Amino acid sequence: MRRTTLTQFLVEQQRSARAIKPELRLLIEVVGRACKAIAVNVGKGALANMLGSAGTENVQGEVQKKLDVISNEILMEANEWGGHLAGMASEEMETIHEIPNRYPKGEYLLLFDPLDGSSNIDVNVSIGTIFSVLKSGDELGQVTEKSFLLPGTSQVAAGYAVYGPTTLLVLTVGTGVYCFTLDREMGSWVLTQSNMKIPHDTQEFAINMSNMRHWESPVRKYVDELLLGETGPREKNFNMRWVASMVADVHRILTRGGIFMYPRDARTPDVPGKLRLMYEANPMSFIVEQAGGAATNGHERILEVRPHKLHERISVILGSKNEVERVTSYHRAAL
Ligand code: P6P
Repeated sequence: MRRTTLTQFLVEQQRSARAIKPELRLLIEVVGRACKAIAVNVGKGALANMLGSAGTENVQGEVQKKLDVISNEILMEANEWGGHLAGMASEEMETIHEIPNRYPKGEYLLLFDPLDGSSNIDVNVSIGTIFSVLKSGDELGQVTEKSFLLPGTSQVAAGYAVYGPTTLLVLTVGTGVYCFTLDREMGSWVLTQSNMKIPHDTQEFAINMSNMRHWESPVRKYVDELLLGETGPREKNFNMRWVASMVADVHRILTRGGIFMYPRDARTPDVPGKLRLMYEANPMSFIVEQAGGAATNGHERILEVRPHKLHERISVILGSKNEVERVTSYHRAAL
């Protein structure tokens, strides 16, 4: 059976669904090619001295792994010459990256976490790339950091790659969620799942339980009920998973349902969570909502949060709609 490739899918989204413009199609193809190059480097691991620390820190004050730096460079080099971008922003870079004057500029803004789940690199657990695409409202080429501070509802595309047993690219351009598997022999992304949907109910939750004593009461109440299983108010048993790679946890939820939580906690009372809004929470929330799930920060839709800083953090509760709504209702009741 002839499979649909990413290129063919994007041409059809441009031609029949009128969902994307040619420049956005080019952008997504370029990001797809960059993720293939990242997958090659991730796959080499120790064979090419790719593991371990780069000996530097990123803007978050986190030690950068060699693959963090390499992945960031791959995405930057792949995207700066094509003429489709007005600028880029990355978890690994303090400020935005404007397109050099020697290249043409486009109307899109690309934001990314080049390699999410870095603590899993050296132990060979799935990691990934997360990206978000916004349309710049500014004159071509005049972008500033402020140009990027748009709510998640402004996204025109979002996606992630998972570097795991298979290499996957999951994408939305606002017409549902599609999954492509890398055919390593042909080097092409092949459509393997269309219109992915997250069940509204689930029996599986994902949270880092070691932080339990630091959680706010609504999260504590919710998780306590899950742990009581069929003996408690939920009257059913729950299973737990925590990969500590957001892409892997979110992909599991897209595939079979579940709820993912990284709530704010007492360790950093003045910081609203660990995950970053612009290039982790927003793209994942766009994808989850496109798949019929929900995503809040405990109080409001993540996609409606107005950003104030490029690297700002946010509490994340996303996945199966009925569970996310329950946790959110516990937060509202606690006000
Ligand atoms: P913890 C990876 O570092 C990450 O940003 C997400 O991918 C993941 O969900 C989370 O942090 C894991 O955090 O505190 O459990 O190591």
